[in-house]
Amino acid sequence: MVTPEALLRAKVPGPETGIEVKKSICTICDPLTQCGLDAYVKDGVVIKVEGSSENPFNRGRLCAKGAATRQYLYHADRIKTPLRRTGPRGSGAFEPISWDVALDEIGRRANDAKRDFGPESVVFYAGYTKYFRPYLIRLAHAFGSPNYCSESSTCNMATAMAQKLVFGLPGAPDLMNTDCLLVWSSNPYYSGHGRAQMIDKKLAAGMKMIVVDPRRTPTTARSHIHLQPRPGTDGAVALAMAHVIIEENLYDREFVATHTRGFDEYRDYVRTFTPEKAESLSGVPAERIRDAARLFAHAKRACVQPSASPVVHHTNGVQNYRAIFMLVALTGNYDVVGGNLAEPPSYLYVSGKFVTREEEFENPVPVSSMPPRIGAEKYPVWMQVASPEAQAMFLPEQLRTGQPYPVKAMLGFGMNYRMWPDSEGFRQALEKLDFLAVTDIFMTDTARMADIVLPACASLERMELRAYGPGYAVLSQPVVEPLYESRSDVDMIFDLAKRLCPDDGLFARGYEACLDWILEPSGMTVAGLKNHPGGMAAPNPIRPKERKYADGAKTPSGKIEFVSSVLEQFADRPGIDPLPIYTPPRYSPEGDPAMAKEYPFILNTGSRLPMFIHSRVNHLSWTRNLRPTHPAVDLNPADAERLGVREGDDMTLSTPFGSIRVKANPTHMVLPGVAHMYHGWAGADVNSLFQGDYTDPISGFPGYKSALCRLEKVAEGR
Ligand SMILES: Nc1nc2c(c(=O)[nH]1)N[C@H]1C(S)=C(S)[C@@H](COP(=O)(O)OP(=O)(O)OC[C@H]3O[C@@H](n4cnc5c(=O)[nH]c(N)nc54)[C@H](O)[C@@H]3O)O[C@H]1N2
Ligand SMILES: Nc1nc2c(c(=O)[nH]1)N[C@H]1C(S)=C(S)[C@@H](COP(=O)(O)OP(=O)(O)OC[C@H]3O[C@@H](n4cnc5c(=O)[nH]c(N)nc54)[C@H](O)[C@@H]3O)O[C@H]1N2
Ligand SMILES: [Mo]
Repeated sequence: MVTPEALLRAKVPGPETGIEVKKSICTICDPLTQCGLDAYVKDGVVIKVEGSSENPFNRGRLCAKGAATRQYLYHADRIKTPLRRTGPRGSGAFEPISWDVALDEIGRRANDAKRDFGPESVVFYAGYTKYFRPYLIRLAHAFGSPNYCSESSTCNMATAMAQKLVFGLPGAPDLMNTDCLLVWSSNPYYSGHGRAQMIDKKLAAGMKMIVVDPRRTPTTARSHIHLQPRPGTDGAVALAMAHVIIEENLYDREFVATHTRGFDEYRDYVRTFTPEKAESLSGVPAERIRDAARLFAHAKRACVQPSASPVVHHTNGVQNYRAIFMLVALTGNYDVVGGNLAEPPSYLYVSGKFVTREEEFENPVPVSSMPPRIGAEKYPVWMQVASPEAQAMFLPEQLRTGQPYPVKAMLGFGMNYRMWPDSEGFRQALEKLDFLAVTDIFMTDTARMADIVLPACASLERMELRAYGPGYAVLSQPVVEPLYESRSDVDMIFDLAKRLCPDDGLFARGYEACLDWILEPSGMTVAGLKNHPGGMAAPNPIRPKERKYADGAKTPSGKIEFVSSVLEQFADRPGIDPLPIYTPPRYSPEGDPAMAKEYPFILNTGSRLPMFIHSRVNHLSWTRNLRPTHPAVDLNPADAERLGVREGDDMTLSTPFGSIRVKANPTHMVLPGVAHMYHGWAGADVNSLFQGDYTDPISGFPGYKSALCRLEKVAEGR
């Protein structure tokens, strides 16, 4: 006989145990990865989590981070009440205050800055978390500030820019219908397991896969061809592939003749890029480049799987990705089934095959009527092509100099200065602010800098809307009450709207009414979605139309552009060229041979680890225990032997701008001559070794993945 105690120990839901299974989503990673999550709840406490089987992304599975959800939720470092700073910035001395006092103070300080310095002197910043963004953007704009900015100044937007410069619209790989997937720098087996499951399915059905990655990863292990370039040399490899495709007459002549601009100039440039030349620049054997080019071009349908970050985390990133996306154009694989499809996002960057009014919601006042955004002068292509936000990479400089106008107050939602290059400089620049408010789940080093800290709740404690690829939407409901006095960031934003933009009629109607307004064209409503806790298929999903470029591409010329008419306008600036010209990363053996003599390793930072995501779960023992050696630098065993280090030995990792102490982690994943280091460690912050202006002049993205460094063994006892 099974006793109730045994059922309880086994966490079996039902009336005997009082355990209820409630539907939620895990948004520790975000977006495109928001796994459906079943929370087992007893007496208001989450006692177990599992992946939801009906969720189209994770199909019942969770990763190491999601499996640690209970540690995340119930961690001792959670911020419990609103706080006001009582000691020096960064000291961590705070006093608890009430929500009303905290929100009133934020409202007053922001309105004071607006009165004295203009609304543009107030910055609204979003860290990685996405669910509150439409509301934060509207708050900034309704307040009158053009300065909404986010972590997207280092993530994905530059990839989208490269696509927009070539095609006019971004193009997502149609993985499920392709014959050949060219994964250019992504490792979904670590960074997005739902996509990895899809790749496995497609490989079993015969899809070919080429992977371009300097490391050996679970993705490269499954590939038919693995090209292993030195970091940041991707453009050279892509141009050489184009060389082969053109010289061997494997390109789509009709598509190129009818729908593209600048092919002759591009062909002339590409002609100089032989595979042998690319081999000398990238280290990839010329024959492998030929094999990859032929496999891609001969496939009936082929597409490029890009990534949000690694290719564009280089000073030449946008140009490299342009060269890569041109392979899609060259082979006529743009906006066709099985190629790279141009589908508009439904909500929060995800295309769910339904239409919303998100963008309209975010722009109650046209930004064109406001002063220029932060970074507008330094990164004009970003402003024109990238995204409706400021380039936060310029924020520290503007804080330091007050030019072109002063920035006085900042509202940072989930903000982490350690994610930025020259992180220490960023921290010091924050000290220039008259006022900083931070919302976070945990007490972080950035929160410690704030005047007012607000406790945010996690995804299991709130309601949020998410779109999913196959035409699906989830409106999650809280499975437990927000812990302590924490609240959803969205609720904070609606309360701040009462103080910052009291005349905004839509804000005044509240969160659910705004969601209904945004969802109106989709045919879905908040009430309807609440009836489907695990999510629902979008009614009447839109059937995407292929070959939209045939009616005129969304580029200025109306053609797909080998020669960019946008970049032509800025071609007098260093590093900007309308052709996808290859230049080596600024600090690299080719880019700066003198520095490379002193600093012989290529420094690649942030390539994802399966159990960490930036700084977010570093403090959980369940995730930390999966990588006992940390913070560690990955290096090739041959290099480790030469330097006389073994796993766990102490080393110094130095660039010309600073030095940190790390553990050695020899691994065959890494190319000889390359050092890989994960970011976000307070005691060994690799971002403190980068300069703030080590950026791609087109996007403003930092060169996180190619700098030069030196590795040295720390003598015993030091
Ligand atoms: N060296 C190096 N640096 C990098 C990268 C790299 O590859 N190398 N990658 C870059 C990229 S691609 C990205 S996307 C950025 C990420 O940069 P960030 O977005 O700054 O990353 P996190 O450290 O995760 O900081 C997010 C903060 O939000 C908090 N948070 C989490 N959920 C919530 C919530 O619901 N509400 C609130 N209010 N706060 C929340 C977390 O506790 C954390 O403190 O890092 C960039 N930095
Ligand atoms: N577990 C986990 N998942 C994550 C994240 C996380 O921190 N942890 N972060 C999320 C975020 S914000 C992002 S942006 C995505 C990123 O997701 P991915 O794109 O998969 O991220 P990475 O692991 O940085 O890069 C993928 C591969 O690119 C390779 N790479 C590095 N430099 C270069 C280069 O110069 N050229 C080429 N061709 N390849 C290069 C790396 O070796 C790595 O194996 O992941 C998301 N998912
Ligand atoms: Mo990212």
